[in-house]
Amino acid sequence: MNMMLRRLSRAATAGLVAAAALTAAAHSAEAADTLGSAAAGQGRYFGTAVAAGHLGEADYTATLDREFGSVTPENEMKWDATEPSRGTFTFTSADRIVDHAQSRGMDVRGHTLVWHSQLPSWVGTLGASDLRTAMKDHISGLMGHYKGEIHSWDVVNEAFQDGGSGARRSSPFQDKLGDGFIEEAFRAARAADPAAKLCYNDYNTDGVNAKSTAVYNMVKDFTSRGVPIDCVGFQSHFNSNSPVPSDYRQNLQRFADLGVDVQITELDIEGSGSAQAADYTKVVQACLAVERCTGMTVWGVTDKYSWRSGGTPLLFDGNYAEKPAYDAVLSALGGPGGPGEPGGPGEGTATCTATYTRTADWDGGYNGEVTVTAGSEPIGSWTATVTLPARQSVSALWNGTAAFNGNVMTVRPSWNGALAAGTSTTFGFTVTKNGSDAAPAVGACTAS
Ligand code: 9MR
Repeated sequence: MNMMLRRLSRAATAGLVAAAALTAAAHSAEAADTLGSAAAGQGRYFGTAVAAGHLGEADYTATLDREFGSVTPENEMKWDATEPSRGTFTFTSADRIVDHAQSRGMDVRGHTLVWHSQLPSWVGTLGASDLRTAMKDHISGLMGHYKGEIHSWDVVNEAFQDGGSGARRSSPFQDKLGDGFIEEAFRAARAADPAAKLCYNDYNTDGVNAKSTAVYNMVKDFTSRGVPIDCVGFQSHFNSNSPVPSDYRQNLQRFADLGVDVQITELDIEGSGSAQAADYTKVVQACLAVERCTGMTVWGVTDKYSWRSGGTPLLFDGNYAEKPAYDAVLSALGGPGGPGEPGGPGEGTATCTATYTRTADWDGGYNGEVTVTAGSEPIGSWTATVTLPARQSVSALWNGTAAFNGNVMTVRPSWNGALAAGTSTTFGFTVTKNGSDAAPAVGACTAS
Protein backbone atom coordinates (compact mmCIF):
# COMPACT_ATOMS: atom_id res chain seq x y z
CA MET A 1 0.00 0.00 0.00
CA ASN A 2 1.14 3.53 -0.72
CA MET A 3 2.90 4.83 2.40
CA MET A 4 0.80 8.00 2.62
CA LEU A 5 -2.47 6.08 2.41
CA ARG A 6 -1.25 3.63 5.03
CA ARG A 7 -0.39 6.49 7.37
CA LEU A 8 -3.76 8.11 6.89
CA SER A 9 -5.67 4.89 7.42
CA ARG A 10 -3.64 4.06 10.54
CA ALA A 11 -4.38 7.51 11.96
CA ALA A 12 -8.12 7.27 11.20
CA THR A 13 -8.34 3.85 12.84
CA ALA A 14 -6.49 5.12 15.89
CA GLY A 15 -9.07 7.88 16.35
CA LEU A 16 -11.96 5.43 16.33
CA VAL A 17 -10.23 3.09 18.73
CA ALA A 18 -9.36 5.90 21.13
CA ALA A 19 -13.06 6.79 21.30
CA ALA A 20 -14.00 3.17 22.08
CA ALA A 21 -11.34 2.96 24.78
CA LEU A 22 -12.66 6.10 26.45
CA THR A 23 -16.14 4.59 26.61
CA ALA A 24 -14.81 1.48 28.29
CA ALA A 25 -12.55 3.46 30.63
CA ALA A 26 -15.61 5.10 32.16
CA HIS A 27 -16.35 1.76 33.83
CA SER A 28 -12.86 0.98 34.99
CA ALA A 29 -13.24 2.17 38.57
CA GLU A 30 -15.64 -0.65 39.42
CA ALA A 31 -13.08 -3.30 40.32
CA ALA A 32 -9.34 -3.86 40.09
CA ASP A 33 -8.99 -7.55 39.53
CA THR A 34 -6.67 -7.73 36.55
CA LEU A 35 -3.11 -6.41 36.26
CA GLY A 36 -4.14 -3.68 33.82
CA SER A 37 -7.14 -2.46 35.80
CA ALA A 38 -5.34 -2.62 39.16
CA ALA A 39 -2.39 -0.64 37.77
CA ALA A 40 -4.80 1.86 36.20
CA GLY A 41 -6.27 2.35 39.67
CA GLN A 42 -2.77 3.49 40.73
CA GLY A 43 -2.43 5.80 37.71
CA ARG A 44 0.02 3.41 36.00
CA TYR A 45 -0.09 1.12 32.99
CA PHE A 46 0.78 -2.59 33.18
CA GLY A 47 1.99 -4.03 29.91
CA THR A 48 3.69 -7.01 28.31
CA ALA A 49 5.96 -7.79 25.40
CA VAL A 50 4.01 -9.49 22.63
CA ALA A 51 5.13 -11.63 19.69
CA ALA A 52 2.94 -11.43 16.58
CA GLY A 53 3.43 -15.14 15.94
CA HIS A 54 1.51 -16.09 19.10
CA LEU A 55 -1.57 -13.95 18.54
CA GLY A 56 -3.33 -16.87 16.86
CA GLU A 57 -3.12 -18.93 20.07
CA ALA A 58 -6.44 -18.54 21.90
CA ASP A 59 -5.08 -18.85 25.45
CA TYR A 60 -2.24 -16.43 24.73
CA THR A 61 -4.59 -13.80 23.35
CA ALA A 62 -7.24 -14.34 26.05
CA THR A 63 -4.62 -13.80 28.77
CA LEU A 64 -3.17 -10.79 26.98
CA ASP A 65 -6.57 -9.19 26.44
CA ARG A 66 -7.80 -9.84 29.97
CA GLU A 67 -4.75 -8.72 31.93
CA PHE A 68 -2.71 -6.08 30.11
CA GLY A 69 -3.25 -2.43 29.24
CA SER A 70 -0.13 -1.90 27.12
CA VAL A 71 1.96 -3.93 24.68
CA THR A 72 5.54 -3.76 23.40
CA PRO A 73 6.33 -5.69 20.20
CA GLU A 74 9.12 -8.03 21.34
CA ASN A 75 11.01 -8.08 18.00
CA GLU A 76 8.68 -6.80 15.29
CA MET A 77 9.68 -3.11 15.36
CA LYS A 78 13.43 -3.71 15.43
CA TRP A 79 15.58 -2.52 12.53
CA ASP A 80 16.10 -5.99 11.02
CA ALA A 81 12.34 -6.57 11.02
CA THR A 82 11.28 -3.17 9.68
CA GLU A 83 14.02 -2.10 7.22
CA PRO A 84 15.89 -5.25 6.18
CA SER A 85 17.27 -3.51 3.13
CA ARG A 86 17.87 0.20 2.81
CA GLY A 87 14.72 2.21 2.18
CA THR A 88 12.42 -0.84 2.04
CA PHE A 89 10.17 -0.90 5.08
CA THR A 90 8.06 -3.88 6.12
CA PHE A 91 5.47 -3.36 8.81
CA THR A 92 3.27 -6.45 8.48
CA SER A 93 4.13 -8.14 11.80
CA ALA A 94 4.33 -4.90 13.77
CA ASP A 95 1.01 -3.75 12.29
CA ARG A 96 -0.57 -6.99 13.45
CA ILE A 97 0.38 -6.24 17.04
CA VAL A 98 -0.56 -2.57 16.87
CA ASP A 99 -3.93 -3.37 15.27
CA HIS A 100 -4.64 -6.02 17.90
CA ALA A 101 -3.72 -3.64 20.72
CA GLN A 102 -5.81 -0.81 19.32
CA SER A 103 -8.86 -2.99 18.82
CA ARG A 104 -8.70 -3.75 22.57
CA GLY A 105 -7.94 -0.19 23.68
CA MET A 106 -4.37 -0.98 24.76
CA ASP A 107 -1.42 1.42 24.49
CA VAL A 108 1.68 0.52 22.45
CA ARG A 109 5.34 1.08 23.39
CA GLY A 110 7.68 1.28 20.41
CA HIS A 111 10.83 -0.84 20.70
CA THR A 112 13.34 0.15 19.36
CA LEU A 113 14.73 2.65 16.83
CA VAL A 114 18.54 2.66 17.20
CA TRP A 115 20.26 -0.39 18.67
CA HIS A 116 23.52 -2.21 17.92
CA SER A 117 21.74 -5.60 17.89
CA GLN A 118 19.20 -7.02 15.42
CA LEU A 119 20.71 -4.56 12.98
CA PRO A 120 20.82 -5.63 9.32
CA SER A 121 24.35 -5.97 7.99
CA TRP A 122 23.95 -3.21 5.36
CA VAL A 123 23.91 -0.59 8.13
CA GLY A 124 27.41 -1.54 9.25
CA THR A 125 28.85 -1.11 5.75
CA LEU A 126 27.96 2.60 5.45
CA GLY A 127 30.39 5.47 5.85
CA ALA A 128 29.71 8.13 8.49
CA SER A 129 27.69 10.57 6.46
CA ASP A 130 25.60 7.87 4.82
CA LEU A 131 25.05 6.19 8.18
CA ARG A 132 23.77 9.45 9.69
CA THR A 133 21.29 9.80 6.83
CA ALA A 134 20.24 6.15 7.12
CA MET A 135 19.69 6.47 10.88
CA LYS A 136 17.50 9.54 10.43
CA ASP A 137 15.60 7.92 7.56
CA HIS A 138 14.98 4.84 9.68
CA ILE A 139 13.64 6.95 12.53
CA SER A 140 11.36 9.00 10.32
CA GLY A 141 10.19 5.98 8.31
CA LEU A 142 9.30 3.85 11.34
CA MET A 143 7.95 6.60 13.57
CA GLY A 144 6.13 8.18 10.65
CA HIS A 145 4.25 4.96 9.92
CA TYR A 146 2.93 4.88 13.50
CA LYS A 147 2.68 8.64 14.02
CA GLY A 148 0.25 9.46 16.84
CA GLU A 149 -0.19 5.78 17.77
CA ILE A 150 2.76 5.05 20.05
CA HIS A 151 2.72 5.95 23.72
CA SER A 152 6.52 5.86 24.20
CA TRP A 153 9.43 4.97 21.92
CA ASP A 154 12.73 3.43 22.99
CA VAL A 155 14.69 5.79 20.75
CA VAL A 156 18.13 4.44 21.65
CA ASN A 157 18.67 1.08 23.32
CA GLU A 158 21.70 -0.22 25.24
CA ALA A 159 24.28 2.35 24.13
CA PHE A 160 26.43 2.00 27.26
CA GLN A 161 28.98 -0.68 28.11
CA ASP A 162 28.66 -3.02 31.04
CA GLY A 163 31.24 -2.80 33.76
CA GLY A 164 32.61 0.11 35.66
CA SER A 165 33.93 2.37 32.90
CA GLY A 166 30.74 4.23 32.11
CA ALA A 167 31.88 4.20 28.47
CA ARG A 168 29.69 3.91 25.40
CA ARG A 169 29.39 0.55 23.70
CA SER A 170 31.05 0.02 20.35
CA SER A 171 28.49 -0.03 17.51
CA PRO A 172 28.39 1.28 13.96
CA PHE A 173 26.68 4.41 15.33
CA GLN A 174 29.13 4.98 18.17
CA ASP A 175 32.21 4.10 16.14
CA LYS A 176 31.39 6.29 13.14
CA LEU A 177 29.27 9.12 14.58
CA GLY A 178 30.64 9.35 18.13
CA ASP A 179 28.74 10.12 21.34
CA GLY A 180 26.58 12.63 19.48
CA PHE A 181 24.59 9.91 17.67
CA ILE A 182 22.28 9.57 20.68
CA GLU A 183 21.39 13.23 20.68
CA GLU A 184 20.92 13.22 16.92
CA ALA A 185 18.56 10.24 17.20
CA PHE A 186 16.44 11.95 19.87
CA ARG A 187 16.20 15.16 17.84
CA ALA A 188 15.13 13.21 14.74
CA ALA A 189 12.59 11.26 16.81
CA ARG A 190 10.97 14.41 18.20
CA ALA A 191 10.59 15.77 14.69
CA ALA A 192 9.11 12.49 13.41
CA ASP A 193 6.34 12.16 16.05
CA PRO A 194 6.03 15.04 18.51
CA ALA A 195 3.26 13.22 20.44
CA ALA A 196 5.36 10.20 21.44
CA LYS A 197 7.35 10.12 24.66
CA LEU A 198 11.01 9.56 23.84
CA CYS A 199 12.90 7.11 26.09
CA TYR A 200 16.47 5.96 26.52
CA ASN A 201 16.36 2.23 27.48
CA ASP A 202 19.05 0.00 29.02
CA TYR A 203 19.81 -2.98 31.27
CA ASN A 204 21.99 -3.33 34.36
CA THR A 205 21.06 0.27 35.10
CA ASP A 206 18.37 -0.67 37.64
CA GLY A 207 20.40 0.13 40.75
CA VAL A 208 22.87 2.93 41.42
CA ASN A 209 26.11 1.82 39.69
CA ALA A 210 28.73 3.09 37.25
CA LYS A 211 26.63 2.26 34.20
CA SER A 212 23.42 3.84 35.51
CA THR A 213 25.41 6.88 36.61
CA ALA A 214 26.82 7.26 33.09
CA VAL A 215 23.25 7.18 31.74
CA TYR A 216 22.17 9.58 34.47
CA ASN A 217 24.88 12.04 33.46
CA MET A 218 23.80 11.84 29.83
CA VAL A 219 20.14 12.49 30.73
CA LYS A 220 21.17 15.37 32.98
CA ASP A 221 23.19 16.85 30.13
CA PHE A 222 20.25 16.40 27.70
CA THR A 223 17.71 18.04 29.99
CA SER A 224 20.07 20.95 30.76
CA ARG A 225 20.69 21.60 27.04
CA GLY A 226 17.11 21.05 25.88
CA VAL A 227 17.83 17.85 23.94
CA PRO A 228 14.39 16.19 23.72
CA ILE A 229 14.09 13.27 26.14
CA ASP A 230 10.97 12.37 28.14
CA CYS A 231 11.66 9.07 29.81
CA VAL A 232 14.21 6.48 30.81
CA GLY A 233 13.45 2.76 30.55
CA PHE A 234 14.90 0.31 33.08
CA GLN A 235 14.76 -3.14 31.52
CA SER A 236 14.88 -5.00 34.84
CA HIS A 237 15.91 -8.51 33.75
CA PHE A 238 16.64 -10.12 37.11
CA ASN A 239 18.01 -13.47 38.26
CA SER A 240 20.35 -14.74 40.97
CA ASN A 241 23.37 -13.14 39.27
CA SER A 242 21.54 -9.87 38.88
CA PRO A 243 19.02 -9.61 41.73
CA VAL A 244 16.54 -6.79 42.32
CA PRO A 245 18.87 -4.07 43.69
CA SER A 246 18.21 -2.76 47.18
CA ASP A 247 18.53 0.81 45.85
CA TYR A 248 16.14 0.26 42.94
CA ARG A 249 13.61 2.86 44.15
CA GLN A 250 16.36 5.33 44.95
CA ASN A 251 17.80 4.93 41.46
CA LEU A 252 14.41 5.41 39.77
CA GLN A 253 13.85 8.47 41.94
CA ARG A 254 17.16 10.14 41.03
CA PHE A 255 16.28 9.91 37.35
CA ALA A 256 12.74 11.18 38.01
CA ASP A 257 14.28 14.12 39.86
CA LEU A 258 15.96 15.15 36.58
CA GLY A 259 12.46 15.84 35.24
CA VAL A 260 11.90 12.71 33.13
CA ASP A 261 9.42 9.87 33.52
CA VAL A 262 10.77 6.46 34.39
CA GLN A 263 9.33 3.17 33.14
CA ILE A 264 10.09 -0.46 33.91
CA THR A 265 10.28 -1.78 30.39
CA GLU A 266 11.26 -5.47 30.19
CA LEU A 267 10.65 -6.91 33.63
CA ASP A 268 11.27 -10.59 34.28
CA ILE A 269 12.66 -12.34 37.34
CA GLU A 270 13.93 -15.90 37.14
CA GLY A 271 12.71 -18.23 39.89
CA SER A 272 9.45 -19.61 41.23
CA GLY A 273 7.10 -19.68 44.20
CA SER A 274 7.18 -17.26 47.08
CA ALA A 275 10.77 -16.05 46.50
CA GLN A 276 9.94 -14.96 42.96
CA ALA A 277 6.68 -13.45 44.19
CA ALA A 278 8.53 -11.42 46.84
CA ASP A 279 10.95 -10.04 44.23
CA TYR A 280 8.08 -8.99 41.97
CA THR A 281 6.47 -7.26 44.95
CA LYS A 282 9.67 -5.25 45.51
CA VAL A 283 9.68 -4.08 41.90
CA VAL A 284 6.03 -3.03 41.88
CA GLN A 285 6.39 -1.27 45.22
CA ALA A 286 9.46 0.62 43.98
CA CYS A 287 7.58 1.88 40.92
CA LEU A 288 4.53 2.88 42.96
CA ALA A 289 6.76 4.79 45.39
CA VAL A 290 8.12 6.99 42.58
CA GLU A 291 5.50 9.40 41.32
CA ARG A 292 7.05 9.66 37.86
CA CYS A 293 7.26 5.87 37.42
CA THR A 294 4.41 5.76 34.93
CA GLY A 295 4.18 2.05 34.19
CA MET A 296 5.60 -1.43 34.10
CA THR A 297 5.99 -3.94 31.27
CA VAL A 298 6.80 -7.62 31.76
CA TRP A 299 8.87 -9.21 29.01
CA GLY A 300 6.28 -11.73 27.87
CA VAL A 301 2.92 -13.26 28.73
CA THR A 302 3.89 -16.85 29.53
CA ASP A 303 7.02 -18.61 30.73
CA LYS A 304 6.97 -20.93 27.73
CA TYR A 305 7.73 -18.11 25.27
CA SER A 306 10.17 -16.15 27.43
CA TRP A 307 13.67 -15.46 26.06
CA ARG A 308 14.74 -17.05 29.35
CA SER A 309 12.08 -19.76 29.39
CA GLY A 310 14.31 -22.13 31.41
CA GLY A 311 14.24 -19.61 34.26
CA THR A 312 10.41 -19.38 34.33
CA PRO A 313 10.64 -15.60 34.88
CA LEU A 314 7.09 -14.44 34.11
CA LEU A 315 3.67 -14.19 35.79
CA PHE A 316 1.86 -16.98 33.93
CA ASP A 317 3.20 -20.52 33.59
CA GLY A 318 3.33 -22.47 30.34
CA ASN A 319 -0.37 -23.37 30.72
CA TYR A 320 -1.35 -19.75 31.40
CA ALA A 321 -2.05 -20.47 35.08
CA GLU A 322 -1.46 -17.51 37.38
CA LYS A 323 1.70 -18.03 39.42
CA PRO A 324 2.28 -16.80 42.99
CA ALA A 325 4.19 -13.91 41.35
CA TYR A 326 0.95 -12.93 39.60
CA ASP A 327 -0.96 -12.79 42.88
CA ALA A 328 1.86 -10.79 44.43
CA VAL A 329 1.86 -8.22 41.63
CA LEU A 330 -1.92 -7.91 41.64
CA SER A 331 -2.00 -7.47 45.37
CA ALA A 332 0.91 -4.95 45.34
CA LEU A 333 -1.08 -3.00 42.76
CA GLY A 334 -4.00 -2.88 45.17
CA GLY A 335 -6.10 -5.63 43.55
CA PRO A 336 -7.28 -8.87 45.19
CA GLY A 337 -5.43 -12.01 44.01
CA GLY A 338 -4.84 -13.31 47.53
CA PRO A 339 -5.14 -16.93 48.63
CA GLY A 340 -8.50 -18.43 47.70
CA GLU A 341 -9.31 -15.70 45.16
CA PRO A 342 -10.12 -16.95 41.68
CA GLY A 343 -6.82 -17.88 40.11
CA GLY A 344 -5.04 -17.48 43.44
CA PRO A 345 -2.94 -20.06 45.26
CA GLY A 346 -5.92 -21.76 46.94
CA GLU A 347 -7.56 -22.44 43.63
CA GLY A 348 -8.63 -26.06 43.14
CA THR A 349 -9.40 -28.08 40.05
CA ALA A 350 -13.01 -26.91 39.67
CA THR A 351 -14.11 -25.86 36.21
CA CYS A 352 -16.96 -23.93 34.61
CA THR A 353 -18.23 -23.06 31.16
CA ALA A 354 -19.83 -19.86 29.89
CA THR A 355 -22.27 -19.54 26.98
CA TYR A 356 -23.81 -16.41 25.50
CA THR A 357 -27.25 -15.54 24.09
CA ARG A 358 -28.82 -12.29 22.96
CA THR A 359 -32.10 -11.99 24.87
CA ALA A 360 -33.43 -8.68 23.54
CA ASP A 361 -32.64 -6.48 20.54
CA TRP A 362 -33.63 -3.00 19.42
CA ASP A 363 -32.30 -0.34 17.04
CA GLY A 364 -29.63 1.18 19.26
CA GLY A 365 -28.85 -1.70 21.60
CA TYR A 366 -29.36 -5.21 22.84
CA ASN A 367 -29.38 -7.30 26.02
CA GLY A 368 -26.92 -10.17 26.34
CA GLU A 369 -27.03 -13.03 28.84
CA VAL A 370 -24.19 -15.34 29.82
CA THR A 371 -24.95 -18.68 31.47
CA VAL A 372 -22.19 -19.92 33.77
CA THR A 373 -22.33 -23.65 34.50
CA ALA A 374 -20.20 -25.48 37.06
CA GLY A 375 -18.33 -28.59 35.87
CA SER A 376 -18.32 -31.89 37.71
CA GLU A 377 -17.26 -30.26 41.02
CA PRO A 378 -18.99 -27.58 43.08
CA ILE A 379 -17.47 -24.11 42.70
CA GLY A 380 -17.15 -21.28 45.21
CA SER A 381 -16.82 -18.51 42.64
CA TRP A 382 -16.21 -17.84 38.94
CA THR A 383 -14.81 -15.27 36.51
CA ALA A 384 -15.96 -14.88 32.89
CA THR A 385 -14.68 -12.54 30.18
CA VAL A 386 -16.75 -10.90 27.46
CA THR A 387 -14.97 -9.08 24.61
CA LEU A 388 -17.10 -6.37 23.05
CA PRO A 389 -16.83 -5.57 19.34
CA ALA A 390 -15.30 -2.16 18.53
CA ARG A 391 -17.61 0.81 19.19
CA GLN A 392 -20.06 -1.05 21.48
CA SER A 393 -20.25 -0.11 25.17
CA VAL A 394 -22.01 -1.59 28.20
CA SER A 395 -24.59 0.64 29.89
CA ALA A 396 -25.91 -1.78 32.54
CA LEU A 397 -25.00 -5.11 34.12
CA TRP A 398 -26.96 -7.33 36.53
CA ASN A 399 -26.22 -10.44 38.60
CA GLY A 400 -22.48 -9.71 38.35
CA THR A 401 -19.79 -7.04 38.81
CA ALA A 402 -17.60 -5.93 35.92
CA ALA A 403 -14.09 -4.56 35.42
CA PHE A 404 -13.04 -3.19 32.04
CA ASN A 405 -9.66 -3.33 30.33
CA GLY A 406 -10.09 -1.75 26.92
CA ASN A 407 -13.15 -3.49 25.50
CA VAL A 408 -12.70 -6.67 27.55
CA MET A 409 -15.24 -6.95 30.37
CA THR A 410 -14.25 -9.30 33.20
CA VAL A 411 -17.32 -10.34 35.18
CA ARG A 412 -17.43 -11.84 38.67
CA PRO A 413 -20.52 -12.86 40.64
CA SER A 414 -22.41 -10.40 42.81
CA TRP A 415 -24.46 -12.90 44.96
CA ASN A 416 -24.34 -15.95 42.68
CA GLY A 417 -20.77 -17.26 43.01
CA ALA A 418 -21.39 -20.64 44.66
CA LEU A 419 -22.74 -23.31 42.30
CA ALA A 420 -23.35 -27.00 42.94
CA ALA A 421 -21.75 -29.37 40.40
CA GLY A 422 -23.50 -29.11 37.04
CA THR A 423 -25.79 -26.21 38.01
CA SER A 424 -25.95 -22.78 36.38
CA THR A 425 -26.46 -19.09 37.01
CA THR A 426 -26.72 -16.17 34.60
CA PHE A 427 -25.61 -12.58 34.39
CA GLY A 428 -26.97 -10.05 31.94
CA PHE A 429 -25.95 -6.75 30.41
CA THR A 430 -27.25 -4.00 28.14
CA VAL A 431 -25.09 -2.89 25.23
CA THR A 432 -25.23 0.36 23.26
CA LYS A 433 -24.49 -0.59 19.66
CA ASN A 434 -22.99 2.72 18.43
CA GLY A 435 -23.57 1.47 14.89
CA SER A 436 -22.17 -2.06 15.38
CA ASP A 437 -24.53 -5.04 15.60
CA ALA A 438 -21.73 -7.64 15.98
CA ALA A 439 -21.90 -10.22 18.75
CA PRO A 440 -19.55 -10.12 21.73
CA ALA A 441 -17.15 -13.03 22.26
CA VAL A 442 -17.35 -14.93 25.53
CA GLY A 443 -13.95 -16.15 26.64
CA ALA A 444 -12.77 -18.65 29.20
CA CYS A 445 -14.69 -19.20 32.45
CA THR A 446 -12.43 -19.64 35.49
CA ALA A 447 -13.75 -21.40 38.61
CA SER A 448 -12.41 -21.47 42.13
O1 9MR B 1 13.08 -11.12 23.78
C1 9MR B 1 13.84 -10.83 22.63
C2 9MR B 1 14.24 -12.13 21.95
O2 9MR B 1 13.10 -12.76 21.40
C3 9MR B 1 15.25 -11.85 20.86
O3 9MR B 1 15.73 -13.08 20.34
C4 9MR B 1 16.39 -11.04 21.42
C5 9MR B 1 17.39 -10.76 20.34
O4 9MR B 1 18.27 -9.75 20.65
O5 9MR B 1 15.89 -9.82 21.95
C6 9MR B 1 15.06 -10.06 23.05
O6 9MR B 1 14.65 -8.83 23.62
C7 9MR B 1 15.68 -8.00 24.14
C8 9MR B 1 15.23 -6.58 24.00
O7 9MR B 1 14.91 -6.30 22.67
C9 9MR B 1 16.29 -5.61 24.50
N1 9MR B 1 16.68 -5.92 25.84
C10 9MR B 1 17.06 -7.32 26.11
C11 9MR B 1 15.94 -8.24 25.64
C12 9MR B 1 16.25 -9.67 26.00
O8 9MR B 1 17.37 -10.12 25.32
